[in-house]
Amino acid sequence: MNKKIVVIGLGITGISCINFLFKRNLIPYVMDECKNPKFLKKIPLIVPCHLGSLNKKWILEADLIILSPGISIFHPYLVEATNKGIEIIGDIELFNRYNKTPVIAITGTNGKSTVTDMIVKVMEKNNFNIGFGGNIGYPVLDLLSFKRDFYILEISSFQLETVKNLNIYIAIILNISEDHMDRYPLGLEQYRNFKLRIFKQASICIYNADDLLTYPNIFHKKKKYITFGRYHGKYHLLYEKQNFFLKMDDKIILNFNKTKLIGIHNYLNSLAVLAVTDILKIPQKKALKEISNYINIDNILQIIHEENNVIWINDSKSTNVDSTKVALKYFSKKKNIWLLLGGYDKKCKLFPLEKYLKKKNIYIYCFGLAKKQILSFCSKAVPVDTISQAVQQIIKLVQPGDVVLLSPACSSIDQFKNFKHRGKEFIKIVKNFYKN
Ligand code: UMA
Repeated sequence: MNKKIVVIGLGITGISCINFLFKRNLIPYVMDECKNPKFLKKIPLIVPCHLGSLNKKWILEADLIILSPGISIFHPYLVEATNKGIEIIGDIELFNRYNKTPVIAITGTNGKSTVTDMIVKVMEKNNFNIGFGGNIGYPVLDLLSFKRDFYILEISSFQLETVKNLNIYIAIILNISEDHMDRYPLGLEQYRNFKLRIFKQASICIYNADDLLTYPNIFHKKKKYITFGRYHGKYHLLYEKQNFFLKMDDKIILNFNKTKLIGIHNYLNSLAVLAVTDILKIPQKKALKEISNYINIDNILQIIHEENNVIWINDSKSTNVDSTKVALKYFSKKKNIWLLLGGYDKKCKLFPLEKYLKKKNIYIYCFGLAKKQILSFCSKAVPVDTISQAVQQIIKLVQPGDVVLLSPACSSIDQFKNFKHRGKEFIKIVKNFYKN
């Protein structure tokens, strides 16, 4: 085959694409806008490599372009390529073309990593041979090397941009709210339309009955639809006598107050998980046991330090307004909340946080590119240059009963490599201050 294949982006996705093609004796042309991408050394010398910009000539001469999720399909060169009839796909589409194993796929603005992780844990405990990956941090093509019964994939809107046909057994959309508006100039509806692609070829679609944006645009007779939600849906919550319960149809099957799950958002996540495990016929008793014992993945409401009755929380994975609202609601009973807010706002509106930040017991320290936007609606926020400066000031002011919360509502890329790096640095800073 003499097809000219171009791989754009040399992050973990790009490298997995190159390896996948290499195994099939295909040598792609590769490029990255960074002059010295992190994984450069992993690229075999024989591969033609263009660095520092996108190579328009290579792009417009390609037969097939494999695009990494970090690069928008609306880049002018790629729009030109599409208009020329050049096929542009991503690793998920390529995976789909080779995959024969049933897929359970999860998307949504918030909670998708948690739900992916919960499903993985319940299935593994119940002896399913599974592989998991996608936006959660493991490129999907790498999964194909092992024989599995199921793949559990977290899929982002970026990844869905380049999906054409995706054969999915069970697809879930957890929720949709404003995020990545820098990537979607036409707004929320454009973002939503990419998310909805997950349902296109799914046999079973699970959506949030209380979030209209997650509803499929078209309901097909041949597909099965299952709902969950805070108030409505086959699986929903009931709040009674200061306890949250899990109700399936009209039956109460779990008291959340007797579980390790923290926060209503996690109760909701567990409803979607149970919808899946019921389809897989995992006995509910066994599934509920795993769900009840579930502990958050790192960087989500993660307790990193407790001293003098002050708790320090790393919620670095909170990169949009809704996830920060969840964190503020969760700690609303605390004496004072010291909130570290900011980063790169992705052209999203942060002012929906205003009414939460107004409360007297919330002290805000803002940083990063979003500092100006935050100060425009929250004059009490204290501007700082770095998270370290904020911690240095807060540590002198906290009182027993307080919580210090890094829940930035923004992406990290203006000051850090990614949200994990931001979380790690925060932990390091806090530990160092307490040591000294
Ligand atoms: N690059 C360019 N031009 C650009 C953007 C990036 O040349 O405009 C280059 C960079 O210089 C870098 C490479 O592309 O060398 C990075 O590629 P990438 O940004 O696609 O990142 P990967 O390392 O391949 O990781 C991607 C996902 N990243 C993004 O979607 C931004 C990872 O999701 C995912 O875990 C991984 O594939 C495996 O599937 C991260 C993410 O931030 C966690 N996702 C967003 C989110 O959750 O909000 C959607």
